[in-house]
Amino acid sequence: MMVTMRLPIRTSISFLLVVFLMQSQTWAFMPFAYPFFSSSSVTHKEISRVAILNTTVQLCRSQALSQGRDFVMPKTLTEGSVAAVCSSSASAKAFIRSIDKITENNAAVDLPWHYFFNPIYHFDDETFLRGRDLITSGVSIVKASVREQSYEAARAKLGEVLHTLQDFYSHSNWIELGNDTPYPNLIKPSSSIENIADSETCRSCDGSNCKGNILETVLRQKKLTSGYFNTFSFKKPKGKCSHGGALDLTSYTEPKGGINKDTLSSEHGDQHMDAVKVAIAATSDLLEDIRAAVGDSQFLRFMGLTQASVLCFVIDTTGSMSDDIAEVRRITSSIINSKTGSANQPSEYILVPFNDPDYGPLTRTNDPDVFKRKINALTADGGGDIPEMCLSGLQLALTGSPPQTEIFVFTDADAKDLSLKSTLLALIERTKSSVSFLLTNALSARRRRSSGGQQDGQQQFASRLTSPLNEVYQDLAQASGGQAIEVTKATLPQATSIIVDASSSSLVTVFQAVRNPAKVETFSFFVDSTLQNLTIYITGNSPSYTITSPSGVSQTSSQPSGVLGFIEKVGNFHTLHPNVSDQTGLWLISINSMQPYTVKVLGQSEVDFLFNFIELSEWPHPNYAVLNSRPTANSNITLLVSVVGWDSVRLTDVDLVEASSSKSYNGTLQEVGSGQYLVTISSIPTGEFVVRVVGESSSSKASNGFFQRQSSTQLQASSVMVTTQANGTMEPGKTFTLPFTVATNGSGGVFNIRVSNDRSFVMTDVPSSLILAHGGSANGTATLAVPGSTPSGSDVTVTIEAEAPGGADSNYAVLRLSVVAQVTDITPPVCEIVSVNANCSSNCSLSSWDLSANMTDGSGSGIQSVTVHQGNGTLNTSTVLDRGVNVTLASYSASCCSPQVELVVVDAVGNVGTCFRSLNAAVPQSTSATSTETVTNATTPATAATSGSTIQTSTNGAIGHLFLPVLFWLTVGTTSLYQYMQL
Ligand SMILES: *[C@@H]1O[C@H](CO)[C@@H](O)[C@H](O)[C@H]1NC(C)=O
Ligand SMILES: *[C@@H]1O[C@H](CO)[C@@H](O)[C@H](O)[C@H]1NC(C)=O
Ligand SMILES: [Ca+2]
Ligand SMILES: [Ca+2]
Ligand SMILES: [Ca+2]
Repeated sequence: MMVTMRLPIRTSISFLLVVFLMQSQTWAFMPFAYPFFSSSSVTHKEISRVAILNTTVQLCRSQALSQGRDFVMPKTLTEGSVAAVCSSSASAKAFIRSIDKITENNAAVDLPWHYFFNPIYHFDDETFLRGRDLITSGVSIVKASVREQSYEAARAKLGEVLHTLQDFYSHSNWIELGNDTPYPNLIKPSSSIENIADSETCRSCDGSNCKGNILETVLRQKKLTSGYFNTFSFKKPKGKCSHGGALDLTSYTEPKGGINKDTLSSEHGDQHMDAVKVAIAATSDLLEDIRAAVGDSQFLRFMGLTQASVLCFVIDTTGSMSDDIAEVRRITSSIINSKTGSANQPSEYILVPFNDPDYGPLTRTNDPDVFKRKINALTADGGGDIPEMCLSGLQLALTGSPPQTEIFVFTDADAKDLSLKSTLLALIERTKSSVSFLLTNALSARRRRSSGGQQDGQQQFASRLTSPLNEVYQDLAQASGGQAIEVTKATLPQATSIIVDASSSSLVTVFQAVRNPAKVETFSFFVDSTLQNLTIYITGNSPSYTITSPSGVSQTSSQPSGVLGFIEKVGNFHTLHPNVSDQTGLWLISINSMQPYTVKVLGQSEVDFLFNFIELSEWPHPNYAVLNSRPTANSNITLLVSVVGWDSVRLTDVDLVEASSSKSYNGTLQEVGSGQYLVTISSIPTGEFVVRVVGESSSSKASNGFFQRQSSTQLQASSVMVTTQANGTMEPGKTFTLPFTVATNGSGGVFNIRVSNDRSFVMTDVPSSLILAHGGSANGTATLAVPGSTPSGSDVTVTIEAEAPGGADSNYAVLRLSVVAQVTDITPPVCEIVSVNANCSSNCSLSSWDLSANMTDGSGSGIQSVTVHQGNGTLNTSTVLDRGVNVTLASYSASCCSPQVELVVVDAVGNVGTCFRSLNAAVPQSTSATSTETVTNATTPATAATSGSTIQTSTNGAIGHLFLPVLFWLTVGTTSLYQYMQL
């Protein structure tokens, strides 16, 4: 009784202490010496990141070697250095974004409103079978999603799976059993998990000294066990080990203590680094399995590499559009022809046609010739009345292209599907893609307007950037940081240079402003020395302006050709590519216009930033969740900012800048490691705003080390909150119910609800409104019917919107959900080597060898691909039917200079089998359930692919903090990993 009274108090005191420290620190300066956190433990995030960087660099290395290219392993593995050696420097931003997406979903597993309390997600409570099933079913979702190019959904699922996989090494006794390599069965659905401890496993220990608390019989018999964990109850099965730590009440019950290796100061903290090491290897093995299943090029795209610039066209294909389509054809051909093979070549092309009533489908390809054929196949006809389904097409483009894509919409008509506008604004805010419109209806719109007999037609028109019929386009362009360009069919070709600019790689926004209503104003922006190809866009009806360079030379809008270059004007759109040699320094643009205008300054640079609004969770452990909605008004806003190119720069300021003025709201920064910063802003704008960062070069050598960047998307906060969490995965042919909650921290009333999805799935049970009390909340659901024909691995984006009474304030939640068919084939294909003929002479280049193998997937889903992973010979396959089973006959032949081969056989659902053969007495590397033989004329051992690299986790000596202290890998410092990697 005494004891049980005392313990909860101790627990809650240390809990309060955590909260107190977190609050008093407000995430600034996490000290190296928390009394109960050690300063150099490694987090889930770092484990994932190290494995991703290493797996990716190894892939690029083997690609380079097999193509006969030189490969120099970077001294330090960072997103930037790995992207560079993968010949994809300009993809560093997308690579960071992908890793962030994976690691934020990994961290989210520990959120109290997600899976913190579910033991299966952490291999607590000896839940080995269900934990393993979570991993293998999750991996099959990842594979299916990658195959369908649903990369964002795949990244989210991968993060979740990795959390569970990594926890195994900290929470079970795998390390204590003496293992220093991963447990392969955790990622193999077809193998069993044996020898799970069936009786008592631990003896009591004193929290600070728990070494040796696992019973000798367990260790001797190699029984697998894991710690029990419960934050609310002292109960656990008799004699079982606990997880341990202050939050685990079971660790106060006999046998006391715990076995986790989450941090250096955990009960088994002396084995923390061993667990980290094996968790990194296990993460790498899982990534290799996915790589084998989806192939190298898909794997690289999944990681965000080769995703430097994506060009997306949304094209009106109705009858009146043949001129415009011809221009799209011309400009795509010209971009493709001029850029193919250059670093500025778009890495991916996306096309969405729309008509009326039809729109879509979206097609995406990384093959410029396929894209040209797609564009050439477009014809203009149909459409009926003048308005067309433009917004529906744009919705597909926003949900189907990677984040931050430059989207171009071509149309000569107004939108029929105007009700989608608010959904599109939500998607723009979430994807941060920019949407520009090339509108060729300017004259016809004016004619229609005046012939409509409206007295005030011209006057209204004068107060807009564009014609009134194009208002929705202007609003969407403005919100996204794009342009609404009004031209005639004849002048359209002069405006398409914007597409050439946008298809450049490493495009960054230096500065952007919109003044609607117009205002006389002088803007200044700083151009840093990393910026190239500075481009200034000004949109408006006859604005008058003066542009002044840092050296003081000026050019006005009335001088088309001047000291700074040639100002191209077409319709309402003005472009200047300053051709002065010294562009570094402060530029000024003074605008004197009676009419609304926009200014945008772009350049190419490898220094940029990414950000997300996040919600911090202090309990049960410091953690965060990325918001899929607008942040909450009248409260602190927290951003997680990642710097692209962080090896060379650091941030000094992050501000929110009001979109309608230049008023800025300053944030407080805390560096959290590997180029990430946590930014807290206590006072925020009431209307739209953008995010601006300012930083400096971290190397003292650089002169003029400042830089500034700005988000092009306009954002806003809201007093309405929409939250939703999907339970499980959608299946083709089934219905799926999505619960959601709408809440307000303002006044109550009737809130209008809108739910939409980008795949036209039929939705039922959706309330059209919910009634909320002041400061209250209400629940709703949406039930989606998933057609049976939906491909497994595709995704659907659901947008749930709630509008406060009066319509002035609204919020949304945007959710991307995977549609995955139940997988019944869990067995990898079998590969059997049937013969090897090698007669290699001493001069290997004069002789060759060959091998034949039989492969079958039995009664499974069937072999989908056979590829060569090591070796550069040629492979031929054919299929025969043998006793009712398909057998693939593979024959491989190679030069004797390429003495080993690994064949990778993948079935239709992504199970991977391999067979390996080396003419040398090699160490077989097969990890799959297949035949592996090593034979014959033994000479040299195969050289393992070793990397002499270290993984860099922080910059400029001032070691920051590993982010984030997520459950059971609580952390503070970065030195340990760095040192560990150097061991
Ligand atoms: C700048 O633009 C020119 C012309 O479009 C191009 O050749 C050059 O590669 C660009 N610079 C960079 C850094 O991409
Ligand atoms: C990186 O991968 C190589 C080859 O798979 C491996 O030998 C090495 O240990 C890995 N390094 C780390 C830090 O995981
Ligand atoms: Ca039309
Ligand atoms: Ca129409
Ligand atoms: Ca199979």
